[in-house]
Amino acid sequence: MAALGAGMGAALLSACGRGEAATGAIAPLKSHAPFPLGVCAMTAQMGDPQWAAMIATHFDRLTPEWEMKMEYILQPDGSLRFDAPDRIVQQARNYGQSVLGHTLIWYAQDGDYFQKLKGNRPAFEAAYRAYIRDVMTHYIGSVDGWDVVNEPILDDGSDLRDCLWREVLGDAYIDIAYQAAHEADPACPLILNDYNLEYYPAKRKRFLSLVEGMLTRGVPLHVLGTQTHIAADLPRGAIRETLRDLAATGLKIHLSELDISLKEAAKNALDFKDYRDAQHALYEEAAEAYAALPSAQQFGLTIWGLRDKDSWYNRKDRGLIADEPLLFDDAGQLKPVGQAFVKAL
Ligand code: 9MR
Repeated sequence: MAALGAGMGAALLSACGRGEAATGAIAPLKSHAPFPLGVCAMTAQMGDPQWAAMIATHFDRLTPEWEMKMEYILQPDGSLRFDAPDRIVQQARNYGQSVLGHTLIWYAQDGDYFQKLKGNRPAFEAAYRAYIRDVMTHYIGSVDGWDVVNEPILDDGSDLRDCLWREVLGDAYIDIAYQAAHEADPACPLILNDYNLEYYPAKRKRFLSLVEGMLTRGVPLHVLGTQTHIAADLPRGAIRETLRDLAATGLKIHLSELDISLKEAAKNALDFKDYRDAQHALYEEAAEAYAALPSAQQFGLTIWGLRDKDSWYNRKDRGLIADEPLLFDDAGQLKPVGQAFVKAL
């Protein structure tokens, strides 16, 4: 793929009848998956012809990596801007892909507009509902589903996380968000998404008790997202066990932000060699365990970045050591872990 010119994809090469061996082209990753295969995307990447061609060839679905979050959409005066996420939606449409909305309510993001309303609960709640309604309404028909609340549970599983939403609205902030989302777009699958569910059984238990409570209360919740940002030293079996526990709810499951860090496992040491086999085995486990779920519960699997250089682990603020957490290398070649992953799907 590295040798492809601007705008040319692997699919185009095979359409020209040139063999895989001659061109280095590979079968689209999505052709291996009987469920939607997704990847995250940012507008800053859209001008990179290799990125665009590979995204179009290999994936069914895009998740905006950050431009559909409050940090981008919500302005300090309460107005909303949609230009960047609209460009991602348009690109997806051009390539016949769908889009996942990520994310409406996140403890990590609130913004001046909501901070100023903190002392006035009725006004705060009205603005909270209006934000969800207006963003959802803008994307009716353009998204396959929404991460409505992201990362609500503390890592030790003791409680919900504290955040502005909970401070003002209490624990009900979660139910309110799902109700508002469902009112805005009754046909849209609504997702609850969290991370470290495979690392901390207590967190998983608390997550599942939240889910059970929501379902008992009749809250519209349709899909559980398990991000699966893991390091290569995660004990074997944890991904499989997590997917099994989540699937026991009967809801659909989204394996939502998969990447497997070598740098985190090596504790930032330069030498990754002790972890490569483990990373390989974990990529296989993730693919096999997801593929083993009942097909009616397979909402999709999303990889958190295309090439290693696209990963959030390799952003400037994450240190100088280059990580290799993804399926494709910096040149755009499918790595051995990528081959193992697709084979196991
Ligand atoms: O990868 C994302 C990074 O580019 C953004 O700067 C950051 C804040 O918006 O979010 C990162 O994605 C996170 C995702 O939204 C939620 N789960 C953890 C992901 C990695 O931090």
